[in-house]
Amino acid sequence: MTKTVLITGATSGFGKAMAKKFAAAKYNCIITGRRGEILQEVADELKESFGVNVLPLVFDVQDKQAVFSAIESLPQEWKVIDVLINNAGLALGRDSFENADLTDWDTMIDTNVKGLVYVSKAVVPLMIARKQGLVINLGSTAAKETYPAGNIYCATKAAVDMISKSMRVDLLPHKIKVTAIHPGSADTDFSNIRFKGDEQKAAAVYAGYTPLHAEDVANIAFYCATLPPHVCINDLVVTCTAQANATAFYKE
Ligand code: NDP
Ligand code: 8X3
Repeated sequence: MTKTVLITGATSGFGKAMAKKFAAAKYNCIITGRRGEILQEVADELKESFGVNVLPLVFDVQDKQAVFSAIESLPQEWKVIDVLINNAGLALGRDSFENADLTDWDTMIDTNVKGLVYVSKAVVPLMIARKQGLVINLGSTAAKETYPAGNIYCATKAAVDMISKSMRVDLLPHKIKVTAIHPGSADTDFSNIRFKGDEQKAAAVYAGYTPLHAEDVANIAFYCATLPPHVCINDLVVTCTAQANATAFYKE
C-alpha cells in the first residue's frame, strides 16, 4: 500500500532532498514551507520525476492557527500520514550572549521549538487513531553540546532533543515511533540564512573540509523510516568525517 510522508521545510536543503528520496520510493508527499512558488516548483518536479501524488501546503510553522487549519483541512485521503518529518528550522545570527538580537532568538524559539510542537500536536492524533506512525525530528550536534555564540540556537535544538525523548515515552502506548536525527555541519542554505545573506561568512563555514550534503541526511531519514515495524532508531548523531562533535573539526 502506498505510504504518505509529511515533510516540513521542503523548499530547500534537507527537506527538499528528503522529499526527493521518499518520492523516488513512491511515497506520496505532503510538503510544506513559507515560499509558495518554490514549494510548487518542488511539487511539480516530484510529480513529474516520480509519478507520485504531492500536496504542497504553504504555512509558517510559527503560526499556530495556520498549522492547525492546514492539517485539519487536509482531504481525508491525505490524513493517513505514515511519516512526519519535523525538519523546518533555522539559525539566525552567531553572536555572543550579550550581543545577540532578541528578535532572532524569538524567531528561533518560535520556529525550532514551538513550530515543531504545533505541527506534531496537529499530526500525531491522526497517527494515534491508526495506532501507527513515525515522527522524525531534526535536532543537531548543537543539541548535544553548545559552541561559542551558539547560545539560543543550541538551546532550541537541545529542546528538540528533550521533546523527542518525551514524545517517545508518551506515545509508546500508541505504537508511534519517534526518531531524532542530529546532523553536524551540512552545506545547505542554513548558513546563508544564519548570516542573513552574507555569502562570504556562509562559505567560510564549509571551507577546508567536506561537510555533509543534504542527500546524506535524506538517505539516513529514509533508512530510519523503512526499518521493520518492531525496530526504531531513537537517537542518531551524524557528522561528516572531518567533524567529531559540535566544536571539533579537522580543516585543511
Ligand atoms: P535550509 O535553510 O536549507 O532549509 C530550511 C527549511 O525550513 C526551508 O525549507 C524553509 O522553508 C523552512 N522553514 C524555515 N522557517 C520556517 C517557518 N517559520 N515555517 C515554515 N518553514 C520554515 O536549512 P537545512 O535544510 O539545513 O535545515 C533543515 C533543518 O535541519 C533545520 O531544522 C536545521 O536547524 C537543521 N540542521 C541543519 C544543519 C546544517 O548544518 N545545515 C545541521 C543540523 C541540523 P521556507 O523558507 O520556504 O519557509
Ligand atoms: C546546524 C549545525 O554546527 O551550525 O545545526 O550548529 S551547527
